[in-house]
Amino acid sequence: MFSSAQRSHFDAFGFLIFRKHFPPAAMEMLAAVFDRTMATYQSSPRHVEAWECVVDYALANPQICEQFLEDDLIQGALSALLGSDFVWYGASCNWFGTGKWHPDQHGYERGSVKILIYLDSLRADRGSLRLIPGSHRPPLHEILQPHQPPNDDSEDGMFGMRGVDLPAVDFEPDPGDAILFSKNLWHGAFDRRRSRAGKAPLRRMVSFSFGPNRQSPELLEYFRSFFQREEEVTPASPPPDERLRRLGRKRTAAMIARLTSMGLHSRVCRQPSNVPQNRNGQQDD
Ligand SMILES: O=C(O)CCC(=O)C(=O)O
Repeated sequence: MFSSAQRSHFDAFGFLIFRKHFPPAAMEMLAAVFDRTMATYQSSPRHVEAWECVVDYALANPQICEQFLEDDLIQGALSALLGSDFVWYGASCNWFGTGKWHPDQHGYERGSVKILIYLDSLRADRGSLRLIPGSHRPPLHEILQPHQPPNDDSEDGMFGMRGVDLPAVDFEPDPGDAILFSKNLWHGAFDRRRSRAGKAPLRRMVSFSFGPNRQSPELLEYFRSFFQREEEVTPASPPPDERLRRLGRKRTAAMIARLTSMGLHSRVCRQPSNVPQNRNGQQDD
């Protein structure tokens, strides 16, 4: 169960780590779905971030929703942090290299969070996610802003320090661990091997995004931006939430129904592309 101590930790530091939370069988299933999905959507796994959808994901992978999203601790955390009517607006499989320090959004009041699950063990200077505690809220969030490295591929950290050297917390995941953090939190991933060889080994990561169900135009626009790249499809019959309910995925069905009520899910899933893209959405050479 999600505790008030966990809530306070999140408020203070902007993240929560759940160690050994998911059993090996669930992780094997997730890895199999990940590899299958990426094999379908990519022809070469090279700095690609080309698969992201929500409703299609839930319908295609109800067993993953059950194991990971309908989980009591995850649901408890999301309800406590965002309200029981929270909005699920992002689901993606990612092959990532490394990435500079950045927050995913500015504006503490937006309050979105992200859950990342890495499929392989990662260590501090070998591509593990690094987080700057407390940088999800003012004043630290804004203090860091002018120091953000301009180059997406930059291994340089801020303040003239390499990313691996800046004071920060290392997630260092093993399969079964998950991290939940505020999208306002400054984070990055670095790999010393990249500095020598020029490239970092790719990492497999699954991510889920959630936000509060505040119907402000700004927040709705933010959610919509996640569905924008996705293609308009004919609504399934029966509707996805009904199909999920029939499968016994009540919590997933409720999350999808909220998207329906907000008019967010008529756009479902990005068209599979044969052209691998890098993490900037550009075509690879
Ligand atoms: O590279 C990672 O491990 C984290 C990816 C990231 O920065 C993000 O999802 O915003």
